[in-house]
Amino acid sequence: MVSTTTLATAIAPLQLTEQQAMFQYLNDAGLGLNASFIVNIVLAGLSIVAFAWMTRNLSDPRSKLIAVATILVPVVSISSYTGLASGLTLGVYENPLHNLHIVELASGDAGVIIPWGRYVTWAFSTPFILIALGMLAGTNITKLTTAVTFDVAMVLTGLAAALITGSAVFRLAFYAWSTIFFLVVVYILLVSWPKDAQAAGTVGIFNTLKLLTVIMWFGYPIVWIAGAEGFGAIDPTVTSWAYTVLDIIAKYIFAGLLLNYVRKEPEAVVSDGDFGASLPGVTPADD
Ligand code: RET
Repeated sequence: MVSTTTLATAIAPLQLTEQQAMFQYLNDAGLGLNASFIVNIVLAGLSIVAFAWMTRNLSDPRSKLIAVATILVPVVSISSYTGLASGLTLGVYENPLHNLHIVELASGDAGVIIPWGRYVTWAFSTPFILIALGMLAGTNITKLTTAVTFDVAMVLTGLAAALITGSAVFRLAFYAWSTIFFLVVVYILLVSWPKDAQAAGTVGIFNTLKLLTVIMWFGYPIVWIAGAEGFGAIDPTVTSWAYTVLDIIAKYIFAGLLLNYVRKEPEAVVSDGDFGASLPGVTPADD
């Protein structure tokens, strides 16, 4: 007679973990959800190569820092979207706001697919976007820190909103906090930094990038509330493609426009040789 323990051990390898089952689901879903991640990986890779090429002749430390911050946007994206495509950074969760788009994975786990790794990307990519923009505007460290910290708070509270399974009210409360933090960033972009950019002589390019950024960034909370994380009006695949379209404009097109301006090293973005030196008056060696 076969004991229950032996039987359990014998069938155990057949049991998929949630992550294995998620990977299987992503592959089986064909040109759906996973394709929206892979498009981002490919575009981020191409952007890194193109941007490195565009900025290869920069010599000024200040314009180099703007370039580094901008290139880090696709660097963060390629890493984070690889995490999503591998099945590592997404899971199935209950959403107290709706019970639509439920999938059952081969592991037996069921719920709505939440790609929480997306928030990991945002937590790093959006600060780099703001650092590049703030430096282009020639703002000061206080305003730059304010923008970046409110931006990170926006992403982390957005993540909390996406992962709360127990309470619709708390899910929406975190959405509200995130939106308030977002509006602080929008205020800095629309009201504060244009004045700095005017003084710095970068107001033309700054205003173009500011509008592109504010318009695209408003798309994210709209997709969230309509999408699988919010009320489920659109399913996870459409939600993910919507984020991908926003990403293409807010990251790759944004970064291309900015670097195309910076690579010519106009007077408005260059600084003295000792810019950012850790000892005053010392000009660090070029690299
Ligand atoms: C969330 C949901 C909660 C409310 C708000 C949001 C805003 C997200 C934004 C994301 C921007 C992302 C970008 C990524 C580039 O890699 C978190 C969706 C306000 C503005 C530009």
